[in-house]
Amino acid sequence: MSSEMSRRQILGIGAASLASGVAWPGEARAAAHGAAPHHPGQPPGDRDPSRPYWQPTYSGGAIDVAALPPGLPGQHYRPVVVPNGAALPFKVVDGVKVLHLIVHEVDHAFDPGLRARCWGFNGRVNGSVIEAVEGERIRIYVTNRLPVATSIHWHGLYLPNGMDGVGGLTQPYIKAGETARYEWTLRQHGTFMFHSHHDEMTQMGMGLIGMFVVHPRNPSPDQRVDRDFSLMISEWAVEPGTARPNTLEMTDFNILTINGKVFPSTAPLVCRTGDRVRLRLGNLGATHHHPMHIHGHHFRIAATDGEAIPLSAQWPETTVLVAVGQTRTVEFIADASGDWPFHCHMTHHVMNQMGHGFPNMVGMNPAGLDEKIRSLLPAYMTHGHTGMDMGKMAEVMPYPRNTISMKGATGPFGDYISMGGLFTILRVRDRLTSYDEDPGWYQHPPGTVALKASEADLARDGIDVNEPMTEGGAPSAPPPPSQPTPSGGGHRH
Ligand SMILES: [Cu+2]
Repeated sequence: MSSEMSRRQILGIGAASLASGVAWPGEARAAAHGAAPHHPGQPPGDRDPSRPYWQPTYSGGAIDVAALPPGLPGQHYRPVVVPNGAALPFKVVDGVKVLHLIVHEVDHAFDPGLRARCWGFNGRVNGSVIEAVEGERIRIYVTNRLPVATSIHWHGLYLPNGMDGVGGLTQPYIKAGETARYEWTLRQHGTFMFHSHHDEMTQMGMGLIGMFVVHPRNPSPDQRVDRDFSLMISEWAVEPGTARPNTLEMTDFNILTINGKVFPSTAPLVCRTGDRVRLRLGNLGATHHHPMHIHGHHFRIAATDGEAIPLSAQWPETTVLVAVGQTRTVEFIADASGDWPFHCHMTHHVMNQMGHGFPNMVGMNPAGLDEKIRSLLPAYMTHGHTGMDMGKMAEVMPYPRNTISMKGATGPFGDYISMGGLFTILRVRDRLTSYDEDPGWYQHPPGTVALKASEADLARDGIDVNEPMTEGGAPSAPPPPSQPTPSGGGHRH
């Protein structure tokens, strides 16, 4: 056996596929020049010569393909919804879609109470989305209004090497005051990102990140959705009282954002009951993984930034981990009306302005202490001894300039919602006049809210509030006739 042969076998290409002349990686580019069908990966044990395990291309095939006419919103695609942000405007010049990014300093509000001098695109921080259509040619001008050089990388996209945007490697820097031109033909669809690829720690940490959505040229019925949200996750270190993100921070972040906003400033995801919903999630933060969790529904993991996952291979979850440098696209039908949290499940990521380096006070009795310390510090108040339920504290405690409460907003019952940071609300409504209006708090059908148990409830069920149940088992009376359980019809938490 030749060494070449054994190498092919190691690569998992069997004799059958060799005999049938199936292209393997060395020949992939040649094969891709034809109208090679695009095959998702297939397990080696299920190899069919017409559908090889090795796909014809992993980089989109020939780069000199003829561009298709530009796709237009409302005509060729349903535009993506960008809460707290927007898709970039474009114009069409000689059949090419032209966009313009201006990179500059932005006085950004994470929330009305917390601003910082960040870096962003076109007046926005983290909330800019490039939206395009597979097969079209795009030309993106990048004007650098920073005091330093930059370059912009198109993350996950197939493109000529010189358009990849790596400062110093694939192109000269875009120096302060200069405008660069990027241009290529899109040979894929999916959810991608863009970001500075020059002094990344500083420039991405200051906010130079965005989402890049490419719609399919001819979407199948399965690819059509009613609501298509783009959500960029990031984290920041903005010390209380300061007005610049600390980009030297490696692990200790205190501001966790969706499209540059913290809850309650994150705009809700408004849907009609029964809508097909897609959430495109991207993470270009620093170190954290973000397990994004939905309430009341499950979703399918439908795509990564590599490729769409075939329907038969998509799997159900209620939480999807979106690691740094990844996109995850999930889809579901919003068929449960209500106000459902969609949030990061890292408990420190649904808080703002974490008090790091703060001693653990849980369980401490501060009686008498506050009074003594107030003789030195009039506004002093011990906090943390009952945890971080900030409702009362937010009302009485003075904050330093340019900070916000650790978390929260007053909710529909008058109580504080003890959440902040990476948290938003999926608002599913049976009746909706417009997607653009916040429908307000959910009106629960009678009897469907967890309220304080009545004495009659407790008596009926024999609940002693001072003792846990010690006996269970068979009911004393015959059970009521069983009712059929609708599969998947119940609400989860
Ligand atoms: Cu998180």
